[in-house]
Amino acid sequence: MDFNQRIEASEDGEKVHLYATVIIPPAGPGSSGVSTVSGETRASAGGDEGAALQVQGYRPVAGLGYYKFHALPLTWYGALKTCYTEAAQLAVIGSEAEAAALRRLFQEHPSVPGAHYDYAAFMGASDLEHEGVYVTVDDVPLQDAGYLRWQDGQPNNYGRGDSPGQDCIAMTRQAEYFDVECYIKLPFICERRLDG
Ligand SMILES: [Ca+2]
Ligand SMILES: [Ca+2]
Repeated sequence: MDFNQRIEASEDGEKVHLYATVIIPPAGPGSSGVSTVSGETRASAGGDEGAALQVQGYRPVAGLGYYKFHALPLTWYGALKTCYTEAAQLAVIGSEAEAAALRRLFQEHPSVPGAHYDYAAFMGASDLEHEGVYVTVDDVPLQDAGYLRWQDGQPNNYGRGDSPGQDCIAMTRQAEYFDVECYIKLPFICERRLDG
């Protein structure tokens, strides 16, 4: 930090002006820790990056990645965009271990003010492209993502006919999926995976 000082005489005495210059390292590609390895974008688990992610509110889960529960409810698109701007993605459950981690994360928010449902968080999957065909935000068929557990009676595309239907995926507190309208507002979880 640099200080500059200027003294100015005036009728009611002397005024001292202090100027401070604060240099903050820029947040950019270099600081995000995302590097390109053989054509794929991967998040490394490097110490610096881990520290930077935790400053952003991301929580490490051993062997899986970094996760952030966003308690300010947004639409599915808003959630998608928010994760993207954090160089992360809307979470998709890839294993029982990850389901358990997300259940624990959700438990830390027993109520979510402003959420359409108190028991649901948006996940990174939809059938926006083709009705009934669920794909992840990485464009992987949801049934190939490593974990797929639907709530009883779901997905049901409820309301199709007099509404756009339900094309976005949310998880319950028990880490069961169900389809909901994309325009409702829910909390959501962003993830930065260790393995890309
Ligand atoms: Ca649907
Ligand atoms: Ca549904």
